[in-house]
Amino acid sequence: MTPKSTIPAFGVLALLMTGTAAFAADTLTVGFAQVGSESGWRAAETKVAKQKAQQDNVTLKISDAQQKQENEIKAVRSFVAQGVDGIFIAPVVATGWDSVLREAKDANIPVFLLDRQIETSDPSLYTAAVTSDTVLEGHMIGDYLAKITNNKCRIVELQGTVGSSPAINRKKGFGEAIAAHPDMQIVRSQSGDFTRSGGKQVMESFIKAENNGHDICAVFAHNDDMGIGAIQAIKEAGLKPGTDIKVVSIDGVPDMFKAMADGEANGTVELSPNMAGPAFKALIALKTDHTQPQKWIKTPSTLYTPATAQAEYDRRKPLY
Ligand code: GZL
Repeated sequence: MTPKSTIPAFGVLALLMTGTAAFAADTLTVGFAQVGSESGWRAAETKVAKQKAQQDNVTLKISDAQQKQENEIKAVRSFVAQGVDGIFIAPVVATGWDSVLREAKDANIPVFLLDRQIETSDPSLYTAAVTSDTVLEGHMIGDYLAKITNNKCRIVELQGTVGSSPAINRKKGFGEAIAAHPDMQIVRSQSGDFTRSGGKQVMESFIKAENNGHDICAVFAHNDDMGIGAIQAIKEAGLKPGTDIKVVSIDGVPDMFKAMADGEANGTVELSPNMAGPAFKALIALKTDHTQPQKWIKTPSTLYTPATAQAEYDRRKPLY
C-alpha cells in the first residue's frame, strides 16, 4: 500500500516542472462501492461513472453489492486495504456506516457518498455527499399529482428500499405535499425495493385489494422502474395506466418517458445519473490543492410531463 504522503513518480516530474506539488489525475485510483444494478437509473449511474473516470484519467474500481450492505462494507474494507486515493459509496441503507467509515478515515482516504445519504453521529467521517434533494423530489411529484387530480385522489405508494435515504425522504416530501389536500390520501404503501419486478408484484396485490384497481386513483412509485412494473400490473388487470390509474414516479429513465409518450404514465422527476462526475472533480481538487468541497453537492431535480415526453425520450435513450 503506497503511503499516502508520497508523491508518485509522475507527480515528482510535475513538481520539478511547476515547483508545486501536483497530482496529475491519472495517478488517482478510486474504489466505488455501488449498490448493485436494481434499476435502469442505477445502471446509468454506473455507466456514467465509467465515462467520467475515463475523461478525468482516474482508475475506477467498481464493486456490485447486489443491494446488500454487508457486501458494500466488505468492498470498502478491501479498497482501504488496497490503499486507494478515494472511496465512493452509494449507501444502500442510511444506517450502520460509522465503523467502516472510521477505518477509511484512519487510513486517510476521503469518502464521497453518491446518490444517497447516511445517518451518522460524526459527519467528518465522509468528505461530501453528491445527491439530489430527495425530499424535494417527493414534494414536487406530490404537488403535480394534486394538480392533475384536482386535489382528490386515493393513492397507493410503492416505496423504495426499506431504510434507504431516498425511500425515507421521498415518502416524507410526498406526504407533506398531499397533507395540504384532505381528499388526497395514501391508502396502501409497501416497498417494491426499487425494482420493476418488485413494483409489479406489490401493485398486483394493491389492485386485488382495491376492487380490482377500480378504487385506485393513482400510484406513486419512488422510482420509475417500480412505476413501469406497476404499469404492467395495471394493464394485466384490464385497466388503462395513465387514465384509469395515474402513474407518477421519480428518476427520469427513458422507459418512463416512453410510457408518458404512449399515454401510460403521467409524470416523473428527473434524477441526474451523473453523480460520479462532481465527486471526481471534488476529489481531484482536494488532492491537488487541498480544496475542501461543500458537504452536500446537490444535483438538480426537474419535473417532466407527457407534453415533452417523446422529445425527452429521444434525447435520453443514447445515454442509457
Ligand atoms: C436515488 C437513488 C435510487 C433511484 C433508484 O437517489 O438512490 O436508487 O431513484 C435507485 O432507481 O435504485
